[in-house]
Amino acid sequence: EKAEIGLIGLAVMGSNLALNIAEKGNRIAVFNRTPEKTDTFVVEAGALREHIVPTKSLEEFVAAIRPPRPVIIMVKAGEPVDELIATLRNHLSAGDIIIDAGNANFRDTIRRFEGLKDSGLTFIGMGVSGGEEGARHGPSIMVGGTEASYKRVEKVLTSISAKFKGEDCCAWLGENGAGHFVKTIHNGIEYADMQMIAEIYGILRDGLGLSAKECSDIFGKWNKSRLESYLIEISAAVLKASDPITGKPMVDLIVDRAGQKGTGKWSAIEAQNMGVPATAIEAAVAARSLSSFKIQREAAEKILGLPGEGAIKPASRDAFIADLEMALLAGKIGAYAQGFAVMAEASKEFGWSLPMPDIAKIWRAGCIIRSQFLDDITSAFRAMPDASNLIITPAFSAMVKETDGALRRVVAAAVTAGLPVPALASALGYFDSYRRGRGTANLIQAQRDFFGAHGFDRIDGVDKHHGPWGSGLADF
Ligand code: NBP
Repeated sequence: EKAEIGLIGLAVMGSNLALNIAEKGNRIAVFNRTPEKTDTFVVEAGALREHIVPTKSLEEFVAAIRPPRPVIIMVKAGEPVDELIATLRNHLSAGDIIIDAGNANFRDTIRRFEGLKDSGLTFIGMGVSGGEEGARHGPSIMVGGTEASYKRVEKVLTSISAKFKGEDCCAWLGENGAGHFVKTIHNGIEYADMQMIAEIYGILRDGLGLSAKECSDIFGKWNKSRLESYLIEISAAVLKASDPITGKPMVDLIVDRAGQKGTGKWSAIEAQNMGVPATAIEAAVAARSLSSFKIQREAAEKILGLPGEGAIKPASRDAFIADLEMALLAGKIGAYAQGFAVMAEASKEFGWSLPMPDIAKIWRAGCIIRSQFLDDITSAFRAMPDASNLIITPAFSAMVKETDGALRRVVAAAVTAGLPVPALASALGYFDSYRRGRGTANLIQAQRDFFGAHGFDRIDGVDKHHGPWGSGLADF
């Protein structure tokens, strides 16, 4: 019996995805460049072995799959993907589908999609979120490619995806790079979400002097309310854990230097390319970069000292902690509004028709940013699919009005205490700028006209587009 699908690359992500596919009763052929890994994989598969066809050559692999053959590749992103595609071109036949499930840059995906067009092969760029655990038990799956090629794999993909109240967290989002683009923005939002949680943790730890255990209790409580989400849940769990060697809280022993693989940065770059503000995502990427300057930060602390008042002494600690919860919710709204605005613009620019309610829908389970909150976003976009921004939808404008006071108080308290809150503050700045009908760019336009004769529009419609600046600064 032929396999329904094939998979190449049996490292962490590929092997877990293959086991998930097999577990749902889909027959799958597997191949790995280093054959020993295939042997180990088959042993680890246990009872699922009956659905797996292990192969040791690409000829054998290709022959084992039912045409038109869908082949998932889950190898190291970048050069290895191009090498593998070049090799597969010699083995696959017209109609076969190569599915890149790694973390590709969507621009590479578009290039690969176009590059395969005249070969008769089709290409799918598939964003898979949820890490190792998601791959094994149900990831969120974001598919880009032709709709016809998606139809060929839809059954297998929906069988393995996460489910939210019975609905599949898997969808076809558009042509070529749509899936990998949406995955990139997912990761950008993830960066902002994580950074804002870390900023709130900083206020609790350094502003209120709470222990890791006390912070854990607060996050644990929030996870039962409107902030319910995977990231709050794991933050509570992480803050509770003790180091088995010293018995101290584990987080207190971890160096404050965050790694990054690039998808957050890609989100910020693409947002900037399109002229869409994604300040919370940008702040989160910058905060990770700043965190890596550990030696410089320690040296600067000696030279400049810590700023502000240090501690926060609120009149009511309970009321302030309630404010922190609402501030985090407000900040989150800002970050998601920005991420969705970036996708809306990209949809126009790349001709994708990205379905906003469906994107929020497939992020509700399986992925790292999964949360109750995303269900609210799904409803908001379903009610108003053409909303220019999430924060003007009826549900979210009400939420902004309800929570932005808390965000303002928390940012003010943190700034006074000298505690850095770049992502939360940027979300607040975004709300304050976005909701203000008359801003201050009139002065910028005047400056531009002064030094560069760039001209400006007048509010009264008078057809005169340059200022009476004269020849210089003689009057001063
Ligand atoms: P790695 O990124 O560590 O890649 C290892 C795999 O690539 C091995 O199977 C290796 O074969 C194969 N490979 C390489 Br390297 N070069 C190859 C080539 N030229 N031809 C064929 N195979 C080649 O694996 P991973 O950590 O499982 O990640 C896979 C993908 O998933 C990456 O794109 C990664 O960014 C992404 N990822 C996603 C998430 C998520 O949450 N979605 C999490 C982690 C990773 P070998 O055994 O012969 O060396």
